[in-house]
Amino acid sequence: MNEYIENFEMLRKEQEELLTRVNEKLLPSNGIYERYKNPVVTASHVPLYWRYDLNPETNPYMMERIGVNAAFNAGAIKWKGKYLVVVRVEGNDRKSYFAIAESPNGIDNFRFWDEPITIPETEDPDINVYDMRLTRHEDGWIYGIFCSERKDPFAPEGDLSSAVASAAIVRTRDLKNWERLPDLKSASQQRNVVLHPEFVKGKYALYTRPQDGFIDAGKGGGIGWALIDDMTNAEVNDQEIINCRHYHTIKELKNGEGPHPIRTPKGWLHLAHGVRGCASGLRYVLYLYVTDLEAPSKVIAEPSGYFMAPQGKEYVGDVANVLFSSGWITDEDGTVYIYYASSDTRLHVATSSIDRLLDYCFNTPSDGYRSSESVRKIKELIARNRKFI
Ligand code: M1P
Repeated sequence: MNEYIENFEMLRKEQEELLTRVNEKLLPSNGIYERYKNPVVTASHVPLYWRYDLNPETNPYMMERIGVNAAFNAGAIKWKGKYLVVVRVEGNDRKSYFAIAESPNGIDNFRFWDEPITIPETEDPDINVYDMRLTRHEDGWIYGIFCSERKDPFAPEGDLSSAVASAAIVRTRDLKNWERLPDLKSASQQRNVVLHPEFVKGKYALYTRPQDGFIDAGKGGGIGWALIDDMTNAEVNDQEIINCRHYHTIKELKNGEGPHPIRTPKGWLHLAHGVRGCASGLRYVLYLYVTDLEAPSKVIAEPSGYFMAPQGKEYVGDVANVLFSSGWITDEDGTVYIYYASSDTRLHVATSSIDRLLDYCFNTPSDGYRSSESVRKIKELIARNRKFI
């Protein structure tokens, strides 16, 4: 065996160890959810046969031919008893694509399926695709809505960065064959568009995120809600903002729906991300809110502040200070697996339960929007605690 083949064999062994590594719950927690020691999917999980030419004749040095930069923001679904994530895999060439990784228990042993997903293109081909949210809809289809990014046709000459984001739609029955539907028609750019799993007033319902520019929400006030007649020709006509941005909060600059909300006895449980600016750039955190079961666009509970923010190594990555989630899975016993990515680099899991998350949503004080209100609530808690101290 020559040294290059030997090197590759070392890689193969190292990857197998990574893929079979047992994950560990990190304790103590804050009681709301538990994090885990290891990320669940990283660039190093991507099969070596997607990256290396395995033929020593055409690859005598056993070089990596197609590099993977990151594996992050994933949609999620329970499928035939397995925990599946549709990962945003990003190549060294900055192009993202989707690939499914499967785990027997939701917390470790994630392995990619044989090949990445082929997403059919429209007449106006996507330049980059990312952040697919999956919805098993009551109409019988599984929909994937993702961001399709294309160069801004009106960008001034020499501007090679301006882009346009729109919501692209695919559907499948087997997670293998994907049918592309026309992109969502909308007057504004759209990212973080998510399909509600049930019909509302006989229509499809979308969570939207209107934005003036590719990065800036601008006048886009927050997470929107739009009823749609037909997913095969989806068009946003009326759009109501249901979860607003607010001055001096974690979602001052922008926000966006995460995965589709979970139906619970007390309301629809939502996971979203909020963004604010600070001296080191943008800070992305996760937050929860609950909407009415009968009127899913009406917010009935929203704890103040963030639910999860970057911690330790999560701060570091391609885009620092970011937590982002586009997938979660609920088990029949009420366990919730929250798949979140850190700093646009890797995918993690945190676990909780429907009961705990509802308790958190309904019993965490809401934002009083002023420091004095925060102090008042702390003092109220201290007063109630006196007899236990
Ligand atoms: O880089 C952080 C995130 O930025 C975008 O999210 P949003 O549209 O809310 O700003 C997306 O590109 C997302 O993929 C990325 O994680």
